[in-house]
Amino acid sequence: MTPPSTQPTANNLEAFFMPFTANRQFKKNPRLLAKAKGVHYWTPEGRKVIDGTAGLWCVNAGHGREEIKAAIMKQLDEMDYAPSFQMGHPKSFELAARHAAMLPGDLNHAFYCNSGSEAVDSALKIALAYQRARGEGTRTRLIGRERGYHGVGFGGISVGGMVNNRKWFGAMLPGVDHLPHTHDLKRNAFSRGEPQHGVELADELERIVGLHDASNIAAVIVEPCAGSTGYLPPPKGYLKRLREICDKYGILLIFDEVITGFGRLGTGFAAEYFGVIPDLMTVAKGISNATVPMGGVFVRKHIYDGLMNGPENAVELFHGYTYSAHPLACAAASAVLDIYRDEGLFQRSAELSKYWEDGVHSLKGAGGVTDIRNLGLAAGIDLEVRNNAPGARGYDTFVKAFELGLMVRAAGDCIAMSPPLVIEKGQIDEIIEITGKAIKATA
Ligand code: PXG
Repeated sequence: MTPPSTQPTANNLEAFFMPFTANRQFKKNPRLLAKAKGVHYWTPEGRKVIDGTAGLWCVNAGHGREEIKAAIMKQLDEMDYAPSFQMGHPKSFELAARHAAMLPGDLNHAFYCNSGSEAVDSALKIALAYQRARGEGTRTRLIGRERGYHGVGFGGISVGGMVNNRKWFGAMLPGVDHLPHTHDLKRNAFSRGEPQHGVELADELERIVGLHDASNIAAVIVEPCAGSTGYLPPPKGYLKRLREICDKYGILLIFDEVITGFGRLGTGFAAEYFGVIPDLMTVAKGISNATVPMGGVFVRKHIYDGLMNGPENAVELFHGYTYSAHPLACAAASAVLDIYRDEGLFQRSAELSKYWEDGVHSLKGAGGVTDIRNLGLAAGIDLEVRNNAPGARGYDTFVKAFELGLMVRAAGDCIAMSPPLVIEKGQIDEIIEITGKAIKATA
């Protein structure tokens, strides 16, 4: 059939099978967003909602940026699409060079894709291919972490540690182990910034090495700060310790910086914030300010060089996407870098983070709050689980906040917040005030 010219169904919300959504509940009582500018959304009825989550942790430079729009339109005028398999276009090389120049250490090559999920699966595949290329082909095991979120590809859910994202989908990848998560309420509740206790949890990697032998382990992947599970900054010294153990055993370290990359912690990347350089880094979200879907894997020199062997006419990595380094995404990502630089947004994020920390921790007494965590311009607030109904209070708080004019995320009974980096202090006050009201209303 040709596309119909009129709406084919009476209920025009029905056809869209919404992702990560209670479809039936939503369609009975929808929350629609129709317009966005700066740090605000507007509903179709014109109600203004402050964006406490930068979309889904991705609109770091704020909504409706004219510079990005102009760059995308210019690119669309010049060339809509070009393949990146055995062909190239200038914007992709320019963008990779710019990313390489701003990355810490010798993370100096960029592989592009279209989402965080693709970035994670790409990184896992690059790690396996690299181990094989250097003659360590027995290193096939991948290590993730409980409560980790690495997107929704089969690789990502296999190394990920969120049970609902895993339990429906069969056996997933074989040969995966998990480190324990780092959320320790007994010792670290209401920590400001990095929690004091838990560096020893990194030593669990030694236990896994003892079980399988290092010669069978390819890579470890962790989020520097776990995001989707309700924002868990790492214990002091934890990432350094992981790096040391990986070095000792020839295991690659992958940081999933889909959330922490591009300014969330007040630095370009969490790798800089923690002074720990991973072998591979995955990014998405803030890379293009979410205007055009884009993801990437940044790799260190030894990884790239290690794969550049064999005859020169041979493809070195049998992996890539039709839309890898899409011209519109590259144009957007380059314009975003200009904004980050010209407006000093990483610095701004660093400067606001103390104000943000004080704000979110002021919610301790709001009613049934069991923990508050923060680092950079993000925070997680745990709420008491309501009588045997996990997630109910989190959902109600999220809906209440939306009614009161604020968008937050509910991860079970945790409220997660991560405003655009262009947020003003007065707007932070507003976010805190509404969050407090929503928490009180559902206590
Ligand atoms: N890695 C990490 C660390 C992420 O946070 C992905 C990979 C996957 O990215 P894509 O682009 O494939 O979605 C993510 C995504 C939430 C939330 O509510 C978080 C994400 C996505 C949607 C919602 O916290 N993170």
